[in-house]
Amino acid sequence: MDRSIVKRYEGNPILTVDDIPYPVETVHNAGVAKYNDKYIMLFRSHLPTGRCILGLAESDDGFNFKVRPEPFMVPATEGIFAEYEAYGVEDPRICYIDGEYLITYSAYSQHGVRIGLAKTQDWERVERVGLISQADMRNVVIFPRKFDGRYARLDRPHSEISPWSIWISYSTDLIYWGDSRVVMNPVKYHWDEMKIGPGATPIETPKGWLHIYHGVFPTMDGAIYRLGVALHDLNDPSKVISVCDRWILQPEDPWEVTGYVHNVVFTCGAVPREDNKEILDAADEILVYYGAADTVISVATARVADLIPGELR
Ligand code: BMA
Repeated sequence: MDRSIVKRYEGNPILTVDDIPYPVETVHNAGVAKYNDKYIMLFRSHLPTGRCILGLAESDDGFNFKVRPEPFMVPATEGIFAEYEAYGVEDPRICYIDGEYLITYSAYSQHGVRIGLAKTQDWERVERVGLISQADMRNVVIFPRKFDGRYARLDRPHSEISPWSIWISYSTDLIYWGDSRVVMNPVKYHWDEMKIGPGATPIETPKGWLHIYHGVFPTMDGAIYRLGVALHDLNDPSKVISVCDRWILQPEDPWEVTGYVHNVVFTCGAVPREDNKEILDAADEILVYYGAADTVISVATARVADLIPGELR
């Protein structure tokens, strides 16, 4: 019996350094969105210096991507952004809301890691909007809908005291965020006991918001990054309705097990396969994009009905 909820594409990996027309060492963690019947993929690459930039690839079918000749975002050289992006830009997520694509990304510098917000309407011009967290924050996904007039995001502050957990914060203007609280914690001696973090931008289904996140388990051989899935209430995303007890994807393919960082599957983006549907049905499919071993990009498909977790673990 095939127990896998998530089915890997047989043509994986779908993007490697050989596809990139400029010198980079890796191609991985990518935000993905649909734009004019095309799939847009904004992916992270390590430069030979070890610092990161973001490249852009486009596809008609979600599996075969062509990379643009130039990177899409490199560390800013002016203004406030220059100081806080000096060590690189990483792990972008894309949220389409109010006719614009919002990009949240990790901005690294001597001051730590914080979250930058940029936006684009046409994937040609990109405008930086603000630095929307202090250090140490990563993995920000904005919900593609407002709740009582407020934007909502899942985020992951750093903590030395508690295991790193998923929080929610709200904003009326995308710049100032607050009303923050914890929504999900790692579970002790479970596949995600070390830390969890938001993954793909949440997807609306009739049962709730599907959120594919990552969880980390420490072993004698280093950390293992896997993917899990949680369901958030449609009208109150701070309420987690259910969480799948098991992981839905773990490193298994050779390029997931070995690479720049071993044993990593890490998602920043998942999109519905069907076009132009605001809310998905149970039978619809989702394409889950993930970085493998921080080195290449793979994709897998999953049915909405199979992803919806049955109970709160
Ligand atoms: C996390 C992030 C991810 C990365 C993962 C595995 O902390 O830095 O970008 O994929 O580690 O190295």
